[in-house]
Amino acid sequence: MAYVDEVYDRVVKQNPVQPEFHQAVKEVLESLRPVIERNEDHYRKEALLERLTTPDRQIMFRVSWVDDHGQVQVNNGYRVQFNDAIGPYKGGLRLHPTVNLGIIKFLGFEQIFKNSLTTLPIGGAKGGSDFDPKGKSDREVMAFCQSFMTELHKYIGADIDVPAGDIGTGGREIGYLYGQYKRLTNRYEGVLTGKGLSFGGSLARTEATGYGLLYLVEELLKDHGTHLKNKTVTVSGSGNVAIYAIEKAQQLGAKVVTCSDSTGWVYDPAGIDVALLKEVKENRRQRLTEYASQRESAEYHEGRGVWSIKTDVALPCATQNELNVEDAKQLVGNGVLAVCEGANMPTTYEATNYLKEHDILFVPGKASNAGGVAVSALEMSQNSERLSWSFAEVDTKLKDIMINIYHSIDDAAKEYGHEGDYVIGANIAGFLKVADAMEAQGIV
Ligand code: NDP
Ligand code: 2IT
Repeated sequence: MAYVDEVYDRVVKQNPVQPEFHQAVKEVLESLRPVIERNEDHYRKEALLERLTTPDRQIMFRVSWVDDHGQVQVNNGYRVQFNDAIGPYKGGLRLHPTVNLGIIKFLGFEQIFKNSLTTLPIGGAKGGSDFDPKGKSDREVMAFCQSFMTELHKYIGADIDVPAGDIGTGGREIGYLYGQYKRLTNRYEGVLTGKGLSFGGSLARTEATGYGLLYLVEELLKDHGTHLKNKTVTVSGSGNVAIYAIEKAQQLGAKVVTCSDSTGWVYDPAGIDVALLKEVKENRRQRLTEYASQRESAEYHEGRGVWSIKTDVALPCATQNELNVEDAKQLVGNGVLAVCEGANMPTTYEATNYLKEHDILFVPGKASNAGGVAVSALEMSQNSERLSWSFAEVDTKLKDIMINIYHSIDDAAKEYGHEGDYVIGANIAGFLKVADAMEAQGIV
């Protein structure tokens, strides 16, 4: 049996009932086949893939807090520190009722390769809780965040592990988490990223994931003889990544006609009004029905359906496995040119293969959404030198990083005989640096 298959079987056996983790590992191991086959005995002897697929540490803890009715609530807290071969652990905190250990492990595993692709010195981690910030008062969110950090602070630090935002964790949550970390440790340090600008946050971090996605898409299209100008773009989600993806796509001359949330989606043939979307989602924390009710050109539909709209470029920016093979068939049938992931693993394994088989330009999230964590790493640099860079300086660095990521995944795909397969390219390019660092540091 090939070494990659042995390791995949082992992962499935040792991590039962964690389908998203299995899926992420499968995609990576399949992609690594050409690399591993060149030196299989060596990698097997070193147990490199067993070490890579086993987290360094998995921390699980109880989070008790009191709601506005005086009722004690109990949630599960997680931090999975997956791999620190190339730098301190780095990755977001997800607050969503669907969070469980398997979800955090899939995200932490993906983060290893994503962080490597940025070329910055950051290892892979992820954390979060099944707490749902939706519908909670600010005081309840603060009570949760303080309780969560009371446990988490024992395991993190500016040179150890630096969490950040993800689904359900935005500026408000990072602020409360930071306040509690400082209160517990008496240290004013860059232990979280995505902080407010008045206490060490970086300009352009809010925009970074969405903007970075579009910088990569523009480079991808340029390399294939075209550009975003006058293209139709469909986006799913209406959170941090989606909003700034829409904004940058429009700045680059595209027309973005959709967005969605967990209850419905909007088709706005006149083009999404980003200012209104920000007001509804960022300020008022309302549903998309509010957007539609204030925008004459917009149609609101319950359920899911973004991928039924004819488009040139599809950008899934909501959550994992939101684009399935039926969606992929519709996109291909409607002549889609490129699908680039803003979310983490939004495309199912089957849908990814379908898109690749039909020669759609497909870029996986670990490459195309790396702009967020890249600017987080730039926030860490600014905190270390106790300086803040201008928006233009950070944005220029972000753009350079995304262009560089595109070329490194393109080059890796070519080098291993899979030109145009950016899944293989991203996994191999991300892996090589981590594997090199792991081998150099001995058996740990
Ligand atoms: P937000 O919480 O800001 O927004 C998430 C969006 O996705 C919301 O519109 C939300 O709808 C929707 N959504 C969430 N869960 C589901 C679900 N189960 N079904 C349908 N819709 C859902 O999160 P982000 O924008 O930060 O994150 C979006 C994706 O991007 C995630 O996969 C995240 O891991 C990834 N990512 C985020 C980065 C960042 O810097 N923030 C960096 C790189 C990747 P609703 O409001 O109704 O819940
Ligand atoms: O998935 C991701 O890359 C993030 N949620 C951002 C992580 C970070 O540390 O900025």
